Amino acid sequence: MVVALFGYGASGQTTLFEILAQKKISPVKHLEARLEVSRASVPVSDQRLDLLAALYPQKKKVAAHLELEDFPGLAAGQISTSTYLAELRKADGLVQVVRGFLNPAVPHPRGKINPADDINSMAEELILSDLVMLTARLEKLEKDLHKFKDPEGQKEKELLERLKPRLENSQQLRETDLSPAEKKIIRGFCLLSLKPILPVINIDESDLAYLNNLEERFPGLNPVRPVLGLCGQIEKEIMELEDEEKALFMSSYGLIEPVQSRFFAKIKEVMELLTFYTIGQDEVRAWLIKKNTPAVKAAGEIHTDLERGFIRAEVLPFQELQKAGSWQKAKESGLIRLEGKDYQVQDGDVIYFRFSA
Ligand SMILES: Nc1nc2c(ncn2[C@@H]2O[C@H](COP(=O)(O)OP(=O)(O)OP(=O)(O)O)[C@@H](O)[C@H]2O)c(=O)[nH]1
Ligand SMILES: [Mg+2]
Repeated sequence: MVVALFGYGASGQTTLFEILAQKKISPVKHLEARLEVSRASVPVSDQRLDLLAALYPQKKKVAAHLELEDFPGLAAGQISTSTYLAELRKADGLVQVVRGFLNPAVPHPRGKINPADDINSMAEELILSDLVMLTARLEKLEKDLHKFKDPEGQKEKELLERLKPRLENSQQLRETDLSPAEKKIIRGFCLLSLKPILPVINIDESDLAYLNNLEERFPGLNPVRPVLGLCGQIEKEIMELEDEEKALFMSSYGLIEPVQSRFFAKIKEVMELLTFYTIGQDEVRAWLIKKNTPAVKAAGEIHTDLERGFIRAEVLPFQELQKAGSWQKAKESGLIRLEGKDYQVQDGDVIYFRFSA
């Protein structure tokens, strides 16, 4: 699962990337990183996995991972022509880092600090880049359909003709009802306004009181759209502290949770992901998958053999396993359910897949 951190320049993308990846980029590398997309495979912090691993101390704990990408900051109006556009299109989810801190020493490419405006104008840019792509595709389709009959092409054309006016009316395709078949037709275009997006507003230390209450500090934010607050400066300082100092430092700022856990919870929600767990011979492991995934496909995430030879899934919600104390005890109490191929995996399910090789 690839998540791209992008946004207008000097908003704190690299700062957030370093915090999530727990990786310091040296000032020299930082300059180079402005020209390239940095990548890191980041373990998803997960309290349930920690508790599960504690039940099986002899097994290795393996977290689910997200592939994070740190994109160089964009100038306003640049996205459609950006050299990074093709790369951005490949991401499964977008995180727009938005400038909320003042710091006059760091100029803002859009001239003023206005998160709501930055979010809306980036949305417009995503819409425009999709419109450019759809228009070009429609022109080509029309030409081809003149030359020869193609029922598939005809279907595609009708769909694109329906979507184009939406984009022209500044509607993000994410907010358009599309059937699974329609989604399949346009999947190859990797449309940006269709991708799940989470704006992260990087605020000043002096605005920490508004961390979970951003609308109050920045009027104009759409209250129904997801958004996450971050104080990059403070979080970076926390990252540089020794573990024992962290809690004290955080409480001195009234911070309860580190940004990582808030970020992962929110990105899961926005990307419609869920976590399931497996207890293997040697390891206790977390897996991130899309919501509404049938058990047989979840098995396939682990290994294609498990998907091919799928027989049944033994399922126990995490809470029940925790109550029972172990898988074995839960089994003895008859708590474990047997589910078939089409069972929709739920967030927190602990699963043992029965399969034939
Ligand atoms: N005051 C303040 N400064 C910050 C904060 N976050 C980042 N900065 C500063 O802003 C500058 C840009 O931060 P980066 O994380 O490199 O921003 P970026 O979005 O990756 O920037 P580019 O990739 O160069 O466009 C740095 O000098 C940071 O020290 C913050 O929360 N508060
Ligand atoms: Mg950067």
